[in-house]
Amino acid sequence: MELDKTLFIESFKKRLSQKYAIDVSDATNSELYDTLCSLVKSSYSVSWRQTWKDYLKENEKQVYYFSIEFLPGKLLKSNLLNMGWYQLVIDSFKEIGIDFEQVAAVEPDMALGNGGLGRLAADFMDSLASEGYPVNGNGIRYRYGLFKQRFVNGYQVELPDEWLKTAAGNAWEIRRASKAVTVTMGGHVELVQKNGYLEPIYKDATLIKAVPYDVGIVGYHNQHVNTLRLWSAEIPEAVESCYPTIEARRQIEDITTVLYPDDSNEAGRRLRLKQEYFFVSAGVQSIIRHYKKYHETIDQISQRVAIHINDTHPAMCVAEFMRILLDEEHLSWEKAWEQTVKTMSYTNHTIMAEALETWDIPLLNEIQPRILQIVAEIDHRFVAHLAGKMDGQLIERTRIISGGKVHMAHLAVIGSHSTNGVAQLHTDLLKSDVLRDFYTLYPERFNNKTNGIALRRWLQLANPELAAIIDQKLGRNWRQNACQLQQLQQYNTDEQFLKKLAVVKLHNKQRLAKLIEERTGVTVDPTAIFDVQIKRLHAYKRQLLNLLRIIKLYLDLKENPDLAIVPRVFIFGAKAAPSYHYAKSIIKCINETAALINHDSTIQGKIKVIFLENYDVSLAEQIIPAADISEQISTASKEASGTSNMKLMLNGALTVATLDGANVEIKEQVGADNIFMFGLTKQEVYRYYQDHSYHSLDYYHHNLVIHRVLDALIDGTIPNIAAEGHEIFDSLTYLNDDYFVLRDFEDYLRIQDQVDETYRDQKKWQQMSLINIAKACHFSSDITVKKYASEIWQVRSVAQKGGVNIGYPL
Ligand code: GL7
Repeated sequence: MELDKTLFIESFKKRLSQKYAIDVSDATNSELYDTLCSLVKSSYSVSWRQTWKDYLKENEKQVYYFSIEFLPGKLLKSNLLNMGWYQLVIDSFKEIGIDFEQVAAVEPDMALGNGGLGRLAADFMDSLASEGYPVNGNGIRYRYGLFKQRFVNGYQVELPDEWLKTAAGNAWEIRRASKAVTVTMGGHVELVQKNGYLEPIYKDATLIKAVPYDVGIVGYHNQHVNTLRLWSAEIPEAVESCYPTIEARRQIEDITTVLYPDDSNEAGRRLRLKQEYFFVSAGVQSIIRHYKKYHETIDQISQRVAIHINDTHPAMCVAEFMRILLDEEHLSWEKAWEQTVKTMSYTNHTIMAEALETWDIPLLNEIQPRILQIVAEIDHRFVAHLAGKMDGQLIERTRIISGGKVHMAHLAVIGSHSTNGVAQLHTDLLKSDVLRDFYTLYPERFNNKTNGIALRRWLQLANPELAAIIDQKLGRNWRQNACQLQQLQQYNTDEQFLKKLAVVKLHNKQRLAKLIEERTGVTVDPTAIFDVQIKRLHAYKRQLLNLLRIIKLYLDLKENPDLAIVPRVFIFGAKAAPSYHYAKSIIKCINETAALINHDSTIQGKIKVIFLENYDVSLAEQIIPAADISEQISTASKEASGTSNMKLMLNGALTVATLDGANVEIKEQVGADNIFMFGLTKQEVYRYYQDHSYHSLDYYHHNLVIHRVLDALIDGTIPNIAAEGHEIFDSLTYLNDDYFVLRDFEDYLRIQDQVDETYRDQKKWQQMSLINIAKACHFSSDITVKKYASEIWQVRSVAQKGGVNIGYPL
């Protein structure tokens, strides 16, 4: 039966009455939301079950994507879009007097990730289902997501994200108690001979019940639904009595309570290691249990199972897989190792030294002694295998255990058949620098997979007006097949279309201006350039470079209020890790600068500075369509890829960029004339590291502009930053400016003047914007995941694109 408005409305009212015994007119938005989700879920569940059955029937190879973070944001709209229900629901709700947007707003953001890495995992999940690949996610069901950010007197304050306690809770999950597994941690282990095998005997170990919560990941118009499995730690019923005190129980439940809020630089904490082993062990156990249900022997498991290690956090997959093949399945070491390496693949997401995880040996021994034994044996065999064949120092540098620590990236590379970086420049750096020795050992294992983004969420959902005018030109096929967006280029001289682009942008800016006014009380002019920098607050991302330019502009305007600049609204969104003092100081300085500038009428509103609180996926969806300028200004070599650069170009923003991460590939796609490049290259940065010839203090002393701007940080020009201003001043001068902010400052000013000049020629601007939209299709995550599937995992697509939309009788 075809789903139409009448049927939908009838089913919706019936479900509302069954669930809550009320009519539409009496229902709260939460009740309406819950009812809608329940309908959506019961409809896609038919396909979900079928997807599983098809996998089994065809004996498909399945991939499991292990990630300690998934950052999906809200799922309602994306599920509706992918099911082909979106417009139908909006129209039906209108007919019965419900405001769809208000209902959708009830959903809490599922913020089980910090930033780029977690969001990438969520975009991949969407693309993998939409391309019909048999790939399931495996992660942690944190009770508290990433903290909520508030500003109090300009300082960041963190509040807990109690997303599961909101009225809406998590409508999408299904608790599958019957699929729980037991994870063993702590205690001691002894190996005893039994029936010709070495059997581990655990003493004083803690048993933890791992309960999976499954979330359906609905593919776009293809009846295909994959699973994101998130694990929660509980106390096993059988040993309830062993945990008589609240404190003892809490120790178990704490494992999945909070997401660590540090992105990139993780402090080596015991609980974090427990989290890592917990979701690795639960996931690997459940994969092997499932596999064994349908296969007699396990010695060819790599033909039917692939495990992806997303950054080093799940690197213990290597050892856990070995543990089960050895201790439970009694394979020989050689056979187990061969299967493990064939099964595992690994993505590196950063070259920041502090983010390359290491764990102290005693700590790993305390968390899981058997895993340490296995890691030590892998290390021992690695060294023995290379001894005499390779330079001894290289062996020392690459071994897994050295200096009293376990090097997780080494475990991941040695234990996998594939290691990839996330943009060409990043992969090149892995080969030439960070993982160079491994590249010498295993050149064939290294490959690049440049990141991508889900065009469905970042264009169709976030910018429906833009999607609609694209439909008018290209028809709707581009929604299935991203590459078709390229055809937009041919309208480069179509003045009418260019004007339409400008109108859409203006509407999006008006909407954002309204939101800014509601949230901050500051009025901004939608015809000004909306200059956007949205990402985590990190020294290497150089929000500070942006801030210094803002201060310069302000000083210039104070001196000459008639200065002819194009009015700009500088928009920031950024959370800082709670323990990252320097980043928090930058937030304070931006906020105080904003307060000063926004309330100074002498500059006639020519510039405004807006720092929106609590940057998250939902806020990104509102900012990105309204951006004119995308700030991608990290120190060359430091940003592995970046993905907001892709989302912003897709929405027609022009990029101001250094030659870093995926910016390099964006430039290759759009051409040097359609992007604003500046700053040091990776080679120049590395040369400075080698010859130590950078002296930032000289820039302060010899460059009058820099002198004046830096002084403003410490001389009271910007109020209320006595401590923070000095801290930043010192970092840029006496502490020699780690990220070359002063070195790149002049070039940054130059390129920003060019931005102003270009903006004055609106036709040219719209043409550049159009090229950016058209070329963004190269960064569709649909394309990226196809490369993972064929080049790393060797799995095929099992769904037909463009199948009937999901619309079962309800
Ligand atoms: C990151 C990189 O910093 C970022 O450049 C990249 O786009 C992202 C996804 O590959 O991964 N690495 C990392 O540790 N975090 C990132 O966002 C937190």
